[in-house]
Amino acid sequence: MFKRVLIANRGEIALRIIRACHELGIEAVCVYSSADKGGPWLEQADRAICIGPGPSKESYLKIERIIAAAEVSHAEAIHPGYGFLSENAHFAEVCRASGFEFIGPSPEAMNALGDKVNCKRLARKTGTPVFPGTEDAIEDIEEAVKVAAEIQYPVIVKARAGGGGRGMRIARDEAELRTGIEAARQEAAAAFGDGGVYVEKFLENARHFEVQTIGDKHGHAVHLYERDCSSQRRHQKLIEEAPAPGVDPKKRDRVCESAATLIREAKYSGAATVEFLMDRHQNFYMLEVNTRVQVEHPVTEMITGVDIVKTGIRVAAGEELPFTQKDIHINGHAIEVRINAEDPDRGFMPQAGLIETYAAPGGPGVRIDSHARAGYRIPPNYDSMIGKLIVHAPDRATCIERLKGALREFKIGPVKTTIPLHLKLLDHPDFRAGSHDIHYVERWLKEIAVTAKA
Ligand code: MV4
Repeated sequence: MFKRVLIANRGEIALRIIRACHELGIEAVCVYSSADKGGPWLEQADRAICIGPGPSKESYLKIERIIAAAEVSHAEAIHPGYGFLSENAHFAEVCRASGFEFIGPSPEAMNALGDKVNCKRLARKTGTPVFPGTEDAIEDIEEAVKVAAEIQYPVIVKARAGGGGRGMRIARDEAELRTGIEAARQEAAAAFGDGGVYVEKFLENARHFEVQTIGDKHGHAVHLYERDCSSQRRHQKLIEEAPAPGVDPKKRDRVCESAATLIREAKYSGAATVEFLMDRHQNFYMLEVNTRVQVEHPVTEMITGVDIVKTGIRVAAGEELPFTQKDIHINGHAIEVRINAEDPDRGFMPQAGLIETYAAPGGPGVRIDSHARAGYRIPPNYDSMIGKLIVHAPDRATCIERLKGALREFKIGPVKTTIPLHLKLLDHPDFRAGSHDIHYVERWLKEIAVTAKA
């Protein structure tokens, strides 16, 4: 096992990784920007090294500075967390070339799955369900027009290098497809330096279903079941839960096993999430693979009892997975809400500044992953998420009630947060019924905005 790990991240995920390292007897070295000087998580680190000024481009995204910090601190491995450099295959490559283990997949596996055309090809081969559409990046527009006519409109044009909702165009007829391909190509070329796009069937009113997987360097890969992340606004998830409500157990097993097979065939080691859309007949279609630990990993930890962050470190050190598929079972229900320093009444405007009041909830099944506390000043430079509240209970109904109680106990001020919004969303009839889709939050926000005006 490693003696010392460098954490190339900040905030709650840095703290989560520090805790995992310490449980494994590993020293944790943090890098930080000057905007994060005095950040509460740094107190828990064995060493903290300033790598530059506030803007991410000059600190958390500066590969040379992170490598230099790993060298001076004699770390053996680098954990990227999520965001920042976590899905940057070049960074993983530089880590390896500099003699550090990257805690995550090999650059080869990251590249193979990060290219969505390639990822879909591998998925077809391994029996993971995907949307019908073009099998390669579009070379000839007429070929794309032919495929769209076969699979029927609406279709969606996506960037092969894209992800998380960037570089997509919906087309409802041939004219829209022709302009959509051009627009998506240009956008993708500018954003990713790769203008490759493909077309697939567009599904309306879907649910977002994602399978947590983890592989080791010995050819083993298992799934840890799924999360439903349909509660989102502008591709920012608000609420995540595990397991997905109302899913047929046989269909669940089939799709989760197909995700594990995909990861195994990609010779993938570390944690990965295979994203799917699910239609109202519980048909599944793979969207993309996220090659990192995700914000919402705790709900999976709560229902499976697997520590995903610790297991990710172990497999990076070359250990075999300490469990097989038959050891993994769903126990109860877990829901996570993201506590963002944002004002939902003012277009979700980020709220930087001093937290004066911070009173955290407690009780059975209540977990908080947060770096915040009273006296912490939220810097304006980064993501507005200041923590996650995760609740575990025997069943979904109890979990929702327990979560509402915890949200009522949670007092943060004077900065505005998403806590009051979550209390309302948890009472939304579609959410309570478990019949919500990826558009219900935005639909509901529009409705209440209209009601407020009238
Ligand atoms: C889709 C889709 C409908 N049909 N693909 C958005 C993010 C990226 N991961 C893929 N996305 C979508 N792909 C097909 N064929 C709808 C979305 C989508 C979405 C997906 C998951 C969560 C929220 C979403 C919000 C809008 C659109």
